[in-house]
Amino acid sequence: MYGLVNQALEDFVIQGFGNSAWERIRQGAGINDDMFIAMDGYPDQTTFKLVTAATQVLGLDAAQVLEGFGNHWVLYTAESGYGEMLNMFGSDLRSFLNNLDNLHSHVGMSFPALRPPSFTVEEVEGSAGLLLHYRSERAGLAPMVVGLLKGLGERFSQKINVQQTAFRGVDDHDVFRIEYVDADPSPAQ
Ligand code: 1DX
Repeated sequence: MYGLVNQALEDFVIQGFGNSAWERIRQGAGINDDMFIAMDGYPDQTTFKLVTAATQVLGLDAAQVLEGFGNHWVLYTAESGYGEMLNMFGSDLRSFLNNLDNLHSHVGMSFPALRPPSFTVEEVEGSAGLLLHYRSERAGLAPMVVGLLKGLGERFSQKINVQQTAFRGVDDHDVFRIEYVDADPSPAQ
């Protein structure tokens, strides 16, 4: 994956747990790079080794690390040169999700080694929510998608519940149910 992904993971750890935690994770993963270059390609294994080392250093399971990392990705990319691009591809959660494949095509024009996942929105009749279908060349990142969705919810000030309803390996691909949570009713007098 592009180094931007490892940079975002590093920033997630340092912001949440400090520099020394990152240093232990980097060493635990056997990664010697003292920094990642956003636009260089790295083996997927670099990212997966860092996530595994992070579970050990932070005492979290892989799903917790991936969800936190996914959440942070939305903020990190918005603040690291891709805020304008994110703005171009939607100003609410539903339209952004409908545009994600277009966003990845756009990035892929400049960075042809991108191996983007694909997302499709399925409208659910009579429901305040939607189903999101996620297909990827990479296995194991479904918990990151939960975090990405929660990060998007925060970005668009849309309260949501996210639940995975189909699982790659068992099912053909991963599916997530996003439920819009109503704004707080007016408090009792
Ligand atoms: F819900 O692979 C919200 O390297 C979402 O299954 C989901 O193959 C936002 F310059 C620049 C560059 C660089 C910009 F080339 C990526 F370096 C891309 C910025 C997408 C913002 C996908 C990153 C493939 C790298 C992958 C999880 C899960 C998608 C990461 C999140 C908006 C992005 O991202 C999987 C690669 C960007 C760039 C966004 C992704 C690769 C996403 C989202 N993906 C690189």
